Amino acid sequence: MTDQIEMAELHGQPVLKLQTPDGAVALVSLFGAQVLSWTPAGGEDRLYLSPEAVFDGKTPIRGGVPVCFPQFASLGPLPKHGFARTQLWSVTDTRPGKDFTLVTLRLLDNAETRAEWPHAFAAEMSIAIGAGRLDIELEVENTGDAPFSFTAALHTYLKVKEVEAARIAGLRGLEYRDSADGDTSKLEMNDEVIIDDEVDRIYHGMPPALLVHEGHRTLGIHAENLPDVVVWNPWVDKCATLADMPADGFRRMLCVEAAAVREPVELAPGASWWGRQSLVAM
Ligand code: TA6
Repeated sequence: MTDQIEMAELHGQPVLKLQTPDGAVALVSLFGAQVLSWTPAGGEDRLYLSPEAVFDGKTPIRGGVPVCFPQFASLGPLPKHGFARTQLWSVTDTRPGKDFTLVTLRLLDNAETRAEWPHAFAAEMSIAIGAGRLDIELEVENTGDAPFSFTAALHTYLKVKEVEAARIAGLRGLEYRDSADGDTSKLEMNDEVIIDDEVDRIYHGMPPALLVHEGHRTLGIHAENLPDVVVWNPWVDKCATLADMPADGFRRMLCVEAAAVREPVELAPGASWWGRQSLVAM
C-alpha cells in the first residue's frame, strides 16, 4: 500500500500495519475493524491482546479495541456486543501523513447483519495514530427509509503491568450502573478508582480529563459524542470462565471504554452520527 500502511497477517488473519515516520505502530484487524496493538513512538504496547485470543475469523478477538455496535453488552435482543466485531470490514481509505497515519474501514448491512438487525446502515471506523496518540472514530449512517436506534462502545483493553497498581482518575461525582452488583445505581465517591475485585460499571458522563496512572506512565482518554465510560475487569473467577484468557490475564488488562449506552443513539433515515475516542500516552 505505502511504506506507512501495509497489509500483513496475524495468526492467519488479515491486518493493516500502520506506522508513523517517528516510529508509532498499530495493528488493525479487518475482522471487526479492531485495533489489536498500539505502540506510541519510543514506547511500549498500550493495548492488551490475550495470548489465548482466537483468530478464526468467527470468534470475537479478546483484546485491543473491539467495536460494540449496534448493541452494547446484553442490553438488547442481539448477541452480546452486537455484530460489528465479528464482521469482515473493507478498507476504503489509507492516508500516510508527515506526523500521522490514518486508515478507514467500512461495514455495510448485509444478509448476516439484517438477519439480526433489520436495518440499512453504513458504518465507518477511522483509526489514526500520531507520535503519542491513537484516535478511533466510529461513524454510522442510516441508509434506509426507517429510523433506528443503537448503543455502541469502543471496548478498549488497556495493557497494564499489574492491575492493582493502576488508578483511574476523573470519575468522582459520576453516577454509575454497577453490573457486578445487580445493576444497582451508585455514585462514585473516590478521586481514584482502583481495581482489587471484579468491576463492571457504566459511568454516565465522560469527564473532560480521564487519566489512567500506572507507575511512571499515564494515559489520557478523551471522547466526543460517547457520553458514558465503561470500566471492566473480570478478576479471578470470571476470568477463569473466559476460555480465551489465561488464568492471570485479568492482572494484565483493564478495560476503559468510551461508550453511548444509557441514551441509545436515534438515527432518522439519511442521518448520521459519529463518536470518537482518543488515547494519549504521557
Ligand atoms: O464491557 C464490559 C462487558 O460488557 C462485561 O460485562 C464483560 O462481559 C465484557 O464486556 C466482555 O464481553 P465479551 O463478550 O467480550 O466476553
